[in-house]
Amino acid sequence: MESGNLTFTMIKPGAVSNEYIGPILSKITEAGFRIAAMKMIKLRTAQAEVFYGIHRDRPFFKSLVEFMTSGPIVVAVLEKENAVEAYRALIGNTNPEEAKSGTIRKLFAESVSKNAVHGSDSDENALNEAMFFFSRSEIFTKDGEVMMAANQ
Ligand code: DGI
Repeated sequence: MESGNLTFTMIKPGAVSNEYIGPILSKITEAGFRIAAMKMIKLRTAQAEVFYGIHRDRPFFKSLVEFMTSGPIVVAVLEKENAVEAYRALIGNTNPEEAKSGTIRKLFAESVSKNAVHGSDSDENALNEAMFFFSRSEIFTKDGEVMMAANQ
């Protein structure tokens, strides 16, 4: 598998409750990403704490975990050449006030904390984050085959 062509995204609770799943997925596919895996789930507190563990000591950590567990989210693995960088460009700055026009966060985020979507920030994190939510048999190639065989 070419992990450099994959990234991981979440459509966060605020965007889901505002009925932005469809519009956000349209932006993603119009930008040339292929959806390799996708499901709707609700994070448990312990899962959110692990996922955002790097921010454990930040002042916004507790509210971040509360927000991310406040309702269902959509998790997905996306494929495109240079996926991590391309997707970070598509979603825009963490703070929607600083995000460029036309970016997903500019269009759909409510605030820096309720910023509509997550996008991995490195190839290594993309793979780790994808495997946090999906089993190998749930990630598919363009031809509909399982992307990662169990022994890889
Ligand atoms: O990779 P990003 O999601 O763009 O940003 P990040 O990894 O630095 O932060 C993860 C999430 O934590 C971010 O999407 C929203 C939240 N966050 C980051 N910085 C702040 C913040 N929340 C608040 N309230 N204030 C911040 O300064």
